[in-house]
Amino acid sequence: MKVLSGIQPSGQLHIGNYFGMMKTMISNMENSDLYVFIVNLHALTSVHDREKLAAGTLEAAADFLALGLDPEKCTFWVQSDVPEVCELAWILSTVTPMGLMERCHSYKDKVAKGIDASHGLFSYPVLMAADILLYQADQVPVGKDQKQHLEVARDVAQKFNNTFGETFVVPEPFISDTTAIVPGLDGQKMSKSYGNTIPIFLEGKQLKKKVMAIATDAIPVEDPKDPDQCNLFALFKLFATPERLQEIRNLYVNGGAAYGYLKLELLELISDYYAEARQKKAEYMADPEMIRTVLRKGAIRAREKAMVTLDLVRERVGLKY
Ligand code: AQP
Repeated sequence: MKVLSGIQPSGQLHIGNYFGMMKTMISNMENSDLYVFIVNLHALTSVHDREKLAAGTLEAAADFLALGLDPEKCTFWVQSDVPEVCELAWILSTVTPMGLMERCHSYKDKVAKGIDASHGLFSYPVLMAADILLYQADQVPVGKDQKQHLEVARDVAQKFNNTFGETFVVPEPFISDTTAIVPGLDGQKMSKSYGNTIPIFLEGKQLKKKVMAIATDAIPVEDPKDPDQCNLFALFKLFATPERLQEIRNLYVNGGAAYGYLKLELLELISDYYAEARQKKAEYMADPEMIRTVLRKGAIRAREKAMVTLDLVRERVGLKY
């Protein structure tokens, strides 16, 4: 089975990215034909700073490698190194109904948060469909925020197949129930562009500042609380052992959950969870040329696959004459 997913280098990768997508991708390494890529063309919809985008691309790659992605066991590349995706995106855009695009809430949410309403931001889902269909992916692990974009990719694939004949695999999303939406510090979806993240590789005082800023209610310590309505508890679910999670749940239900102490415990759990990866990341960051070599090799492999699909698409639509 071909499993594919990408990540934007639009800021420091955070624990929402990790539990929503990266962890699942890394765990798929042994049992699937895995495609992982850094979607820098997508990030251009929100990052207009050359140095930030270039450095963020290398850093996102270092993050994935440090967290355990083995480039020998998957195809790992940077989106813009396979320019065929842009041609496919254009071709797909010609069969994408406007109504389908106008229904996409991610565009509206981002504009409401102050991101410029560019054409690129609006047509983001078409480029994403091209990313997926170009490699004929069967399954796409994503967080719940990307579910609608996956539906666009499916609709576009079906529309193309109906119009021009069977060409694309229609991809299935994979969304884990437990990590579908990791909440940010303010309780909204954790998101780079919302400024509410806990970056994966933060440490020391900076990490403490973030964890202590997790929004909680003002119910007195000794009063019962509903753990399932609590942002802090949602984060514990990602890091605590089942036994400790049950103990903490009991504190909420019976009274005695002191947020300050719980935050310090969560801080330690997060810090320990990524300790080994943090060390590996420092090693990768010290050798950017090695990261570039890994990505270049991955792009060669990805491009071979991409060209097979694009050749078929060109033939199907009449671009070969
Ligand atoms: N809070 C989240 N919970 C679960 N999954 C999440 N993902 C992102 N945030 C959460 C998943 O991470 C993958 C990569 O995301 P992305 O960086 O490509 O784009 P995004 O979904 O738009 O992530 P951000 O952080 O919100 O980025 P910005 O703010 O730049 O747009 C995706 O599978 C996503 O579902």
